[in-house]
Amino acid sequence: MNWEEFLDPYVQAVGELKVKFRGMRKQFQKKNRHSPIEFVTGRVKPIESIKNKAKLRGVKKENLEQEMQDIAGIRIMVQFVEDVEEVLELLRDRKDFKIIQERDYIKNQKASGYRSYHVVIEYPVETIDGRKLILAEIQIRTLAMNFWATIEHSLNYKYQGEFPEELKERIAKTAKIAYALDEEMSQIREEIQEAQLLFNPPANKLNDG
Ligand code: 0O2
Repeated sequence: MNWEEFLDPYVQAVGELKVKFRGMRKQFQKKNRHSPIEFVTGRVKPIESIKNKAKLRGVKKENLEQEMQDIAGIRIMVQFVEDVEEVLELLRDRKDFKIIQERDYIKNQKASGYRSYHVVIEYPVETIDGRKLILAEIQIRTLAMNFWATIEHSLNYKYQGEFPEELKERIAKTAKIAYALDEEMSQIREEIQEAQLLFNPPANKLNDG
């Protein structure tokens, strides 16, 4: 299998989607409106991770395109839980891709404590040989959810899911604290947003990279 050739459309899709979602944030800022998008990251899953996940789930190479939905991954970070719904509405209105699945791990938190909203899209990549449809996974999460998931992901990598009991309890505790932080921030959301709009007048954002 020629991995570089296989991954090329995914690389292109991640690049394009990052530009598009970052562009949305800029548009909100220029209009001096609260942006539901705080920042955007993206990655193409490393070859080793694709191989490991495929092995774990019994996915054959020829079925990778259909069965592995997160080879192209985009993360949209938001400030408040309420912003997740706003981002979803923006995604549902778009004409440049099709949503094919949504998984709400915010309402239905995973056993690990993980919270995020996952949207799987079918995205058309234009190539010199024509249009290729690929799957991409967009994860939408608050800053607190992202902080927790990032830390837990690195611990998971170290312990391969077999956490010592004390650490397991502590991780569960931090998930509750992250949840409480989101709740508190939501309570004072209007106050924060007003302050942010005053703090960041649109003239300062013309060159915002
Ligand atoms: P990476 O690239 O290292 O992030 P499952 O994969 O079985 O847990 P499902 O429904 O297939 O469940 O999940 P989905 O929608 O494919 O999402 C998988 C991705 O969500 C993971 O990618 C993580 O990015 C994130 N995720 C899911 N569960 C957890 C969790 O308990 N903790 C953390 N930190 N992240 C989680 P990968 O495969 O880990 O790859």
